[in-house]
Amino acid sequence: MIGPDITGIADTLGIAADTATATAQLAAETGLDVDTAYAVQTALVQRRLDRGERLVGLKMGLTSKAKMAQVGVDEVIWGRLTDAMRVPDGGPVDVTNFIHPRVEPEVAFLLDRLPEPGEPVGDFTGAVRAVAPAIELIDSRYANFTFSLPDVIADNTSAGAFVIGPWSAVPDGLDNLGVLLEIDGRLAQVGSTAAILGDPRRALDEGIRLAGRHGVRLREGWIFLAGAATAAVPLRAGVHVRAVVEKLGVASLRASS
Ligand code: OOG
Ligand code: MG
Repeated sequence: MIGPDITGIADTLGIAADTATATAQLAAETGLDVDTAYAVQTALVQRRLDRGERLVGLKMGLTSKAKMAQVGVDEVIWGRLTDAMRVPDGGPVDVTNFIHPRVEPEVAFLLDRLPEPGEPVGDFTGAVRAVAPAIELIDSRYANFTFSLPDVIADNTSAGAFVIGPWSAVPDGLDNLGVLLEIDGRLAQVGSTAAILGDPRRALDEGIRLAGRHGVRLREGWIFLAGAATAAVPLRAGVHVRAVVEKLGVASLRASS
């Protein structure tokens, strides 16, 4: 039997992203399983690299119960970040480049020398150079922001854009820091870094392990998004978004059109 058309599916998802036009879900129809879905993700991100973008890191998805419940998928997933997805802190994001963008508060790590896959990162010493508050803009390429596990993996885990706030040294204890998401100064979501697998450091262990299964090694200098601590909120043109993480500070963006 001929397997799923990996390049064809990646092209469909790539065109959906490039034209900001939703597509139907693809996994059930094309028989995508999780491993094949990661192969589609690789091909989808390769389209970006082919046009000159650079891989700058990894993002985790569905590392909190709030996120799992919001999208109805309960497995931890990972995706790739490129330089073109990065928006300067406070900077503008053109919402017309996206289908149905949402924003979520994140914790970002700046990676140092990483342990081998399978070796725990332990207390982080040596593995993480700095920590920052961050905002991820997610934008599923599927209609109604609805997908199965292989669908969302193939779609690079809905990665759209991201903002990194100021970096700081790793504080003592990252496992119970308050997290707020504000839209135009109004509280939209509230949570704690404890929601991220109990401690965002576990997200790094999981990232090393899960990406390692697909032959991807995290690199020194890469950015790592640990996954949102709260549900995501729709992003509308004209608003100002702030993600506040206790001890780490603020990351922000402006939504233009
Ligand atoms: C999938 C991506 C999830 C996170 O932080 O949990 C994610 C989605 O919600 O569309 O980025
Ligand atoms: Mg996220």
